[in-house]
Amino acid sequence: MYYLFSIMKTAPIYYLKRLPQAGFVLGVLSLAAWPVLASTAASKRAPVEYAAVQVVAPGDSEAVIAEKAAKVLPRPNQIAWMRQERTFFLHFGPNTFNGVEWGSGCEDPAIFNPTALDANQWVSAMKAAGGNLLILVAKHHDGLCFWPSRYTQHSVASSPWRGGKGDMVREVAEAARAHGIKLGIYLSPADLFQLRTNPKNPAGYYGNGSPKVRSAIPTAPANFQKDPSQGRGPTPGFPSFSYEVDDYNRYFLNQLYEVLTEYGPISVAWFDGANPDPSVPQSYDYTAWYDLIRRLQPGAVISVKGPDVRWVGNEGGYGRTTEWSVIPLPESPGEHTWSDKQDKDLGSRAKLKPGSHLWWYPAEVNTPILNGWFWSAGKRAKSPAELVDYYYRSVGRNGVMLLNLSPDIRGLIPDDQLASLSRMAQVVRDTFAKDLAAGAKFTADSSNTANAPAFVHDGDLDTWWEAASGRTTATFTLTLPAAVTFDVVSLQEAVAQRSQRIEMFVIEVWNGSTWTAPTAVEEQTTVGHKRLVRLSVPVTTDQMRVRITGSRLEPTLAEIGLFKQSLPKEPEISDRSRDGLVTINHPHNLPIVYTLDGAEPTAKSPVYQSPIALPEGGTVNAAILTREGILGLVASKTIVGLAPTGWKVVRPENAVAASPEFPDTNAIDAAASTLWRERANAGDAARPTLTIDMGIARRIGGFAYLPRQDWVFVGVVDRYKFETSADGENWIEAASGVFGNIRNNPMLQEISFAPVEARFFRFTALHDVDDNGWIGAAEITVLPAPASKPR
Ligand code: FUL
Repeated sequence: MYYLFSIMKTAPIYYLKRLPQAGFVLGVLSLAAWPVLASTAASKRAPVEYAAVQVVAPGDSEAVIAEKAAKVLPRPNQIAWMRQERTFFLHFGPNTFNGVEWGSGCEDPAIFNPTALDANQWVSAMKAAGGNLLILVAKHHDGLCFWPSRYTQHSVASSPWRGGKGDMVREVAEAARAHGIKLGIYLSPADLFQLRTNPKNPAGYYGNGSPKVRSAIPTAPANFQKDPSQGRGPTPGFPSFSYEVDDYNRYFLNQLYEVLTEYGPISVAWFDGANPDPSVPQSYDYTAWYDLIRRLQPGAVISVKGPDVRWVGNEGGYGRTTEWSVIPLPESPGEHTWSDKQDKDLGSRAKLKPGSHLWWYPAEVNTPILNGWFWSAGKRAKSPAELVDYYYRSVGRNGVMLLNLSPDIRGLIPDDQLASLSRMAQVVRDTFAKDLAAGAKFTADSSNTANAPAFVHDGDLDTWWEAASGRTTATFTLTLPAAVTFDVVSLQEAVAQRSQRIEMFVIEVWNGSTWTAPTAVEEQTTVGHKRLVRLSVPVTTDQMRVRITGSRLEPTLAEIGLFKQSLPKEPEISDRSRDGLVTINHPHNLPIVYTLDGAEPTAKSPVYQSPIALPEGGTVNAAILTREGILGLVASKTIVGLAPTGWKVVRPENAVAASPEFPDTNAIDAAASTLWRERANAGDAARPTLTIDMGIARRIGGFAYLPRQDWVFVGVVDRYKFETSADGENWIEAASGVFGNIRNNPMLQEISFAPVEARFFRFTALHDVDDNGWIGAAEITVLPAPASKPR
């Protein structure tokens, strides 16, 4: 059976072919315009057919809308991608050598000279950590290409690396093939080297205003601008194409053609939405790009600025606690521009409005292992505990994990990253090595005859249990041959065949006389491809059940598992209070050991008794000690700067009144969750926006700005000036500059400057990320000058 649907008015028509038990195959039919067929509600109560897109029609009842949402299926490329679960990113390039997050496009390729680049080291670390895919940054925003492109000199061919004969994409592709992991390509649409205004490249294509002309892809390089209708011979086994495009889009299509045809199968084309210099307008011909990718690598997903994979909306590594893969688009997928989707609720019933095009658009949860995407001296690697937590917050929340590793200037991933990664992988491996549900009897209060309960434990995601027709709640019970102790429940829906349906559930255990719901770390709402629910403390029982209390249509479960975390979860280290105190908590009633000197705690470390004083900052490492003398995962928290004890805000004379909802005092209350926010004049006319009197003179060597941490960007500052004063009258500028990439990764910004004695400091916001005049902070503090630290 085939279902036809159109995702673009003038672009490829995709068809879905139903396969027995395995969902659909997506293919390209033609380039003609077709009307939307399967997606419209044909009649009021005809059963809704499964399809890749469904349209909510005016007058659809709530039940019809829910049924439509529950019958949007993932496409085959998405199913393959989603099942990989653990994937890796790799950022390496001139930024590594310059110690920056974003380059300028003016870099000399000569700076790229790693002495020991070893793609096997990169890939084997990923493989050993359970990785199934590596997405390589083949060109970042600075425009340097890591393969010898025929269409620019600005590539590794102009660098001293391997005597100008190197091809990093090839080395990575070969290493990935050798280790059996898939390859994806990140090609930045923004290209600062090609920017028309780049003094280093006056003939740049980006924004040069060139007309759209018929262009053969691949284009003959010698005729690139003279006569682009002239092609060069295609890569053996691949055809040539023709598109009507301007210079930059032709450049981009040719680069796509090179990377998609010369390096073996490519599983991901990853397009970033970020553009460090939007002053030069350039439109991207996504329709042509997507078409080329579909034709050259039909199995690939197009991620982020594309229709297949959605950026989760933050770079902190957090999946939503309720994460829907079926997302309403305000227009058809062919017309949609794949804007960033950062709202907390993207796909609940309240969002499914008439006119919505319901589309399978699953979340990818990306985060760098360092506090930044590129290595530079001084960046910290996330701890094993943070990475384990990230695993649960990504894979365990219906997302795919995409963890970035950062080689240093040698071209090797340094030991601190490798150590955290392999420790994390070991914890995950040990935790999931033994499924305690093995041998259980599975029963449900209702089942569809073809989908018996036992299918939840056959290791096959393409067979499943399904509640009887018409049921949207269910109780699914596991009766174990003997009592087991577990603290992780793994649930998976049959999304490939039945979409995502479960809206709410409760895990309950039998305590011998009654069913009780243990406290869980995670919410019990959506499931999707996978939901991992961690319990706050382990439970021991011989019966557990999942009570599904809300579902869009008959609920399904493809797999269930019960596991025991191989190491207890790390304790929670609080933020520092205004008084400079830090507290440590853990739900297990066991001793917590800790250190303050950066070392890992041991069984002999001090046992936590009462709040710890850290008035000048410091690092706390803490873990629980089990009765057997085993240390749990180690929590690590670095508190930066001086505690704001006794500090006061001084309003400058020309300031507007403090906003009652977001007062400026919130910037020095030591609580990251409370915000200071106000309107300010931007640019050179900006007035001082926050002046602080610390009460006594301190020797300071920097400041720290913590933007709001709720992934809302109103009031996040990206250009600043920072001044100090001994008397509150005479000011000296200590620092001014840019917080690079803060729009995508709103982490703590630490800025050092020459040590100075000061009682007052003031922070001036020169620009905010959204350019709308709202400025603010979660916290602002100063860094003690190194000499003033106790030795
Ligand atoms: C962001 C970019 O600006 C960063 O540099 C990085 O590449 C990240 C994955 O995406 O938007």
